[in-house]
Amino acid sequence: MKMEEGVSRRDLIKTLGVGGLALGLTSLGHGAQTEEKKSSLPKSQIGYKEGAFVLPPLSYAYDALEPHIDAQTMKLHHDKHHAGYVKGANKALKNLADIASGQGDASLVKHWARELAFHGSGHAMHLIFWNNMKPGGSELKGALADALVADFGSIDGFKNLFLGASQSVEGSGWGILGYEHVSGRLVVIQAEKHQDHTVQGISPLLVVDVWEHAYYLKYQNRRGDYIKAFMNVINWDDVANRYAQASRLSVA
Ligand code: MN3
Repeated sequence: MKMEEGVSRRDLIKTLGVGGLALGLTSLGHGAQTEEKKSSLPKSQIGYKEGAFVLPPLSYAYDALEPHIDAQTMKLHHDKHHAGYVKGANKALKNLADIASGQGDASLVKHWARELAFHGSGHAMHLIFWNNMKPGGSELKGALADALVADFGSIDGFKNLFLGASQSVEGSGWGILGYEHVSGRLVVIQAEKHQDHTVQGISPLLVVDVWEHAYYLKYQNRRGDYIKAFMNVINWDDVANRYAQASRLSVA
């Protein structure tokens, strides 16, 4: 992948070039910005500071997505679940660094690489997820809308595909609208857990968390109702920004 981003992202990719984790990095809206632009990003996009992953606060209140996503779910999801991935990713990073420097147990490299893929991908996906939502949502328009029509036939065609893919994730995982860098096309895929069955080289643009912790308090087993509610709070401006950024990167 062509890398014209800042040093922090290059280092991150170098450190984290493990399995499915690579999928989240081109769209975090983090390292590709100039210092000037970076300061205008919402705080919740800054997930790494001074050598460690950090959990940024949400850029809206826990209850701001009501009635579609309830406050208790948002608080638990962000403060407990997402925090757990940050902690796990940092632990894995440290153990891999210890192994690299000859201090750690080299026989555990596979274990820690898997831990990093799981927790690091969890962290990256949640950063995107929080920013993909906005109280009241926003209008889908412009180049992203045109690309959705070109690649899926119609906006409704995309929505049906995204809903179907997200609803049918086996067990826990994510529905993902992504930019596929080889073809330059938008694609809809699923991820199980945070990292399994993803396609390498894809930048996620719009992701919906379909782990039960994301909806069970309010929607119980009605995952489809939750995804339909999620559709009402999509921040399409954020998705369009990720699309514009991703479409400038090529894997060639
Ligand atoms: Mn989650």
